[in-house]
Amino acid sequence: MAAERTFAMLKPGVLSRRVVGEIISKIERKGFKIIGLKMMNVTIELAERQYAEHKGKSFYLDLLEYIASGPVVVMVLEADQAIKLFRLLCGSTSPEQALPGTIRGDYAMHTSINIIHASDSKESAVREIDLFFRPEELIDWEDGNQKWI
Ligand code: 3AN
Repeated sequence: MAAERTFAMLKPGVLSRRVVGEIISKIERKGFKIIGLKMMNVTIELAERQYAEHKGKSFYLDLLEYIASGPVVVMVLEADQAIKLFRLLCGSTSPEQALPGTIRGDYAMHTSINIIHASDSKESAVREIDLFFRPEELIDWEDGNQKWI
C-alpha cells in the first residue's frame, strides 16, 4: 500500500501544559513517520485559510482567535492509511466522545480546545500541508523499520 501523508497540529496551550513530548511519543509509538515538524505562531489570516470550511459557524471566530493565540507545533506524518489512522489516534472531535487512550480522550476536556488537529481527507491533507510547510521542510528519510509498521 502506498504511504499517505497527513497534517497534524498541536494547538495553542499544549506547550503551556508541557505535554508536547508526550503527545509526539504517542504518535511515534503508533508507528507514524514524522517527515515535517516545527513550532510556529499562526496568524489570523492563516487560521482563516485553515478553517475556511467552518466560516459562518457559531464557533468560527472563537476558533480563529484561539488558533492564533499562542504557538503551535505542526507536523506532517506519513504511514499507510495515515489520515484515517491518525484521526483514530486523535479520537472524536468532542472530548465527551473521545475514548480513553486516544489523544483527545486523554488530554482534552472541551471541544473548543480539543488539543490537536488532524486532516479529515486526502484533499484537506494536501491543502493543509501546502499551507503550513514549504516543500524543502519535508524530509523523506528511510529508517529500515518498515517490516514492523
Ligand atoms: P476535527 O478537528 O475533529 O476535524 P472539525 O473540523 O469539525 O473537527 O472542527 C474543527 C475545529 O473546530 C475543532 N477541532 C474544534 O476546535 C472546533 N469546533 C468544532 N466543533 C465545535 C463546536 N461545536 N464548538 C466549539 N468548537 C468546535
